[in-house]
Amino acid sequence: MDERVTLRSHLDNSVRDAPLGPAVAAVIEAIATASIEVADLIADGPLAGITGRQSGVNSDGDLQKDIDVAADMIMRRALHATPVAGLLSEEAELPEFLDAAAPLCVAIDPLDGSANLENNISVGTIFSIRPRGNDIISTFFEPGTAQCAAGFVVYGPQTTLVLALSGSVDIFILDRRACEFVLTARGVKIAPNTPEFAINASNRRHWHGPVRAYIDECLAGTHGNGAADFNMRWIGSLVAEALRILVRGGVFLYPADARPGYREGRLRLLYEAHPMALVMEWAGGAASTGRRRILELSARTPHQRVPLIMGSVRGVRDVEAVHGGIEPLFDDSDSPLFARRGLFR
Ligand code: FBP
Repeated sequence: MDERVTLRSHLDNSVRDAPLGPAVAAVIEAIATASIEVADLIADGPLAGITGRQSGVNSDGDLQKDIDVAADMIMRRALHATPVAGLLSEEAELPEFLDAAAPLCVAIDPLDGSANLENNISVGTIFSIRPRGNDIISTFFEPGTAQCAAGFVVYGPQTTLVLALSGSVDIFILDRRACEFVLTARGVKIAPNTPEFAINASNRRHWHGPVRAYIDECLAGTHGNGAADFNMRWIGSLVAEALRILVRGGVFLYPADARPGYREGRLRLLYEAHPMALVMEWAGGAASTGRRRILELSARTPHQRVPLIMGSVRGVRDVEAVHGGIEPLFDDSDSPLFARRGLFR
């Protein structure tokens, strides 16, 4: 990219005329600035007193590391100074009420995938921004289509900000010397048909029939009914998987499965699936539970889980095709239907 475009100038240009534009820009800038602090903390790790040890349990029973708590505090402090009425964080049971007159609500996973940090693998911050309705709590229970912006930061070899705003998905990289994010890819589009999948295959015995059928077809490749031999990736870090999909396509699956606690999947609707779905769709991809479009779903509880299948349109549609008409939702059997009739035929 020839011209150096900073996040700030990009925000000025893309939301200048939108009614909530300045408020949305302020929230994005606050998260981006806070992410620089989180990136520094992660980069220094034990040198900055981050032990990576468990320091508690969050509202949903997940183990919390000291870095989860620190990232939550940093993001929360940054968002307190922005026009946000309600803030839902993965680390708190209920939304926090901030400025009652403010026009926006934010859902955030301050540090997703912190279990990866000891291995020096990329982790991230995921955020979702929506206009506040009459009632702050019920704003969070509107469908994902209510979001006006979303995105995520990847703390990896580079600190990367992926931003879905004004119908476009743009990628910024942190210029560490200047301490600012610089635009590196504008209007990103996901390849529509990349034969690459990502799933935690160790859970195969817990999957329900359609998911097994889909993955078996991918693995059979051109030796089966497939038109292509598939490649596989699994990083175990949602932000890193999502960035890979934006860069080179493919499909990511974290389905529901038969394990206790996984019957609605693992990932959270409000601060993981909804924002990822907005990013995917605005980049020309798709996001689904296998049966329903993620953006049309409304949460029933703040930390509701949901199956998430996202990425290249072809991959997501194929996964939806194997789910078609198969009930009940969590069918743990090998579906004979798919043994007879191949997905790709
Ligand atoms: P948390 O919501 O508990 O932070 O976990 C999210 C996550 O780390 C994702 O980033 C990743 O896709 C997934 O869990 C990996 O789960 P698993 O270890 O079951 O494969």
